[in-house]
Amino acid sequence: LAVRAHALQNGPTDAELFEYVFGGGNTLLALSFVINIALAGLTILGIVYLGRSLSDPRLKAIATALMLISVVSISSYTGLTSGLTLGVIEMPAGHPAAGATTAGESGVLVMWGRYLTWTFSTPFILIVLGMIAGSNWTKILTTCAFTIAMCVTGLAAALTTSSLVLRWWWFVLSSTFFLVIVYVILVDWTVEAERTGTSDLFRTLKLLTVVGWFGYPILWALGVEGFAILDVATTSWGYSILDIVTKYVVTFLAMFYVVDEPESITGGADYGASLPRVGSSD
Ligand code: RET
Repeated sequence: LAVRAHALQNGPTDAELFEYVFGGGNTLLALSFVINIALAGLTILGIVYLGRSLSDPRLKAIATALMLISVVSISSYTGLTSGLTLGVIEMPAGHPAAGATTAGESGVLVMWGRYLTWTFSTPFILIVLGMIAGSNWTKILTTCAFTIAMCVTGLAAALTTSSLVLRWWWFVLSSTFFLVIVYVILVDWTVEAERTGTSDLFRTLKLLTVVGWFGYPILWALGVEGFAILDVATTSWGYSILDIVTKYVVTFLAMFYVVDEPESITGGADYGASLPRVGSSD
C-alpha cells in the first residue's frame, strides 16, 4: 500500500485531476459525479423528513442504516469530484489500455475512490436488507464481512499494475465473495422474509439489489479496468446509474414501507419489537 500510495503521489495531483475533469472537455464525467452528490443529499433530507416520527428502535436503526448509505455516498462522490480519490495508473503489458495517456501522464484514469467507499456503503445496504428480512446478526455480519472483502479485493484488482493475470485473479476472488452474499440474499433471507411477513417488500428490494449488484462486475469487466470496451465517462455513468438504483431507489422504497407498515417490520416480540403488533393483546 505504501508503494501504491507513493506511485499515486508521483502521478498527477488532486488539483491536476480536478482540472482534467472539470476544466472542460470532460463534462459528462464531471456530471456523473456531481449528480450523485445532489441525489445523496436529497436522499438524506428525504429520510429525515419521512422518518421524523418513528419511535420504534428497530425502525430507527433501519432508517439510520439507510441514511448512512447516502452519508458514505455523498462523501465518496465529493472525493471523486475533488480529484482526491482519482488516479492515473499504467496498465500492465497485454492490457487493452496499456500505453494510454491521460492528462499528459502515461496511464488511464482510475476512480479508485469508488471501490474504497463501497467498502463502507455496501454493509449498510446489507444491514437494511437483513433486518427487513428479519434475519439474525450472524448472517447479517457475515454478508457485511464478505462485502468488505469483495470491495477491498476489487480495489486491489483496479490498482494492480504488475501483471494482467493478477488483476483478473483479484477479480475472481472478489466475485467469489460476491456470490456468498448473493446466496444469503436469495436463499436464507428469502425464506426468512416469508416467515417475518415482509416478503412483498423484500422481493422488490432483492430484485433491485441482486440484478443491480451484478451490474458492477459486468461494468468493471467492460470498462477501462477490464477489457476497456467502454471509455471512462461511460463507465462512470454506468456506476452512477447503478448507484442510483441500488442506493437511492432502494432507500426510498424501504423508507416508505417502514413509515407505512411499521408493524410488519418490527416483526413482533420475537424480533425485539417495542411496538405492539397490531391486533395483539399482549
Ligand atoms: C467489483 C470488481 C471485482 C468483482 C466484483 C465487483 C463487485 C462490486 C459490487 C459493488 C457494489 C456496489 C454498491 C455500491 C453502492 O454504494 C469490485 C466491481 C464482484 C457488487 C452496491
